[in-house]
Amino acid sequence: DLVPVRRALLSVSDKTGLADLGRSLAARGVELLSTGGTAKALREAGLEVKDVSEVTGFPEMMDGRVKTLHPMVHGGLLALRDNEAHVMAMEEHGIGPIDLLVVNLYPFEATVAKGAEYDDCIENIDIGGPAMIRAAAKNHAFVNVVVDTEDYARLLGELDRHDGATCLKFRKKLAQIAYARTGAYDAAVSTWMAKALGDTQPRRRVFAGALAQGLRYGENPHQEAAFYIDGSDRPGVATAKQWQGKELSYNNINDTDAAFELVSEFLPATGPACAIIKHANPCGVARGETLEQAYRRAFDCDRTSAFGGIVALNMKLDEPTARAISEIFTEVVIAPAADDAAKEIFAAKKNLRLLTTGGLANPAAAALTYRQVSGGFLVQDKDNGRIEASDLKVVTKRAPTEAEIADMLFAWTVAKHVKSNAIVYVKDGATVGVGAGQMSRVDSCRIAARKAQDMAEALGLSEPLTKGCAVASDAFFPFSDGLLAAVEAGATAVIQPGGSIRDEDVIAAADEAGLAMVLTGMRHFRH
Ligand code: 93A
Repeated sequence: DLVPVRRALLSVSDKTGLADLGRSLAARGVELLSTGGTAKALREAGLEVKDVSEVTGFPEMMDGRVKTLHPMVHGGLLALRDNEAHVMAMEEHGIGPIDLLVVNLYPFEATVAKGAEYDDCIENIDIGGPAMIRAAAKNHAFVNVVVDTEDYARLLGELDRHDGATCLKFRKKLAQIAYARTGAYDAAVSTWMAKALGDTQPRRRVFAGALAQGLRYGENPHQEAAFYIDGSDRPGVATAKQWQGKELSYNNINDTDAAFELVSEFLPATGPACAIIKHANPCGVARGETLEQAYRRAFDCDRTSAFGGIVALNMKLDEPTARAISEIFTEVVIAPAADDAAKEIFAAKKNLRLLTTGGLANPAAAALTYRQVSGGFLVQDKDNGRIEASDLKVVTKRAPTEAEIADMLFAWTVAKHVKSNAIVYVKDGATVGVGAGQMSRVDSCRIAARKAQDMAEALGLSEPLTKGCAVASDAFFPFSDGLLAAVEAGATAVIQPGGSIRDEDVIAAADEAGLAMVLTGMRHFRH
């Protein structure tokens, strides 16, 4: 299955390594064909090249839109060398076989990423390149196709191993890489168009991202992993600038995303806010008069869990906050920006990663989320549902106070970012107990209360901060037991979607306990 390489077509936008490759091929006696810019670069490197326009008998035309789209090229790529009829067709039409195709495409992704105009992006959709790549890859029985400058060295190594030829296994691998490239390329075009249309419908989209980096490992050290980005310009972990510290891990990226998405719910205009995340769940979220105070109040929700956590801030990181964060071990800090004094304080903490995003994510923006299942993946709209005070329906005899409403809304917003079953206790704009990820809602109520109790003891308080707090439940209470557990913990105000067939029982229990309860009509499951 060895096929000697005698004739190569090179057509590349990214000219990195081109001259060296051309020289190495020429030295092995390979004839070089090339398109305009590529041929020029090769000639400048002192190499002999034949223009594709000479091969096709047509000039490159229509601003280069049509240059390689011709049977003289595609016949040379697609002809089966061991098929009599194909060989006869080649002879009849004077088509020479092309054994090696080296193409990298018009930089569509990079053009979009730099914010180019619509027409500029359109012009950067490569047509001839992918057509040749797909043709060469299909005919990998005879043809080599290289689409990545990083594979030049591998190609030359293979040629050396086989005295100027390549083996089938090698060509097959190149073909597989080639289809990954054209697939991702078209996906990038579709994703960009969907965005231009303002249309994020999950049902007629392709999903692909660009490999941003291979990760050291996945959720566990025995799992391989990589980070793909989708080209979105949304402020967040994928687009953030990292100022210091080692590379983020798989879990770091996941948790940092959770932290930043949560803190982005709190607009800077409504004051400083901080979220601390552990294992993708918040272990403390708070507002404060200052950013430092917001951090300290978030930290006081669950000091034990906050150790080694991820801290997200809704405002520029300042010196006092950086100092406060430095008091314990923190994995990652993410904020819209950081001032120089804060950066200097962190510089002494070698293991801490500081990320700045340039702004907050818009929690109301449309986006998609994915979840893998065996044999496929699920796609849905991102949960961008939001509730305001005017959406709340009071169902108890007692109406909530202004302060209770503020805490209920805060608790509700946090609950949206807690794995179900989610129960969140909030007092004065700070979480005081978070119950996450339990299979039973009543367990989440109890766990949150228990943690608040532990924290009160650790802080030397006479009673837990859940006394007189508001509580949010991400889904309705199916029975009154969960509600009663919250009452026992000291909650006086409840926010929940409602909609259970036993709502009346739950409302009656709330009235009996003198609670104020509001229904949102919206659920925030997060599994
Ligand atoms: O505009 S195209 O889609 N039409 C073509 O026929 C064609 N053939 C190759 N773009 C085409 N190419 C692309 O031109 C290649 O994929 C490569 O990215 C680029 C190389 O052009 P040059 O050699 O002029 O720099």
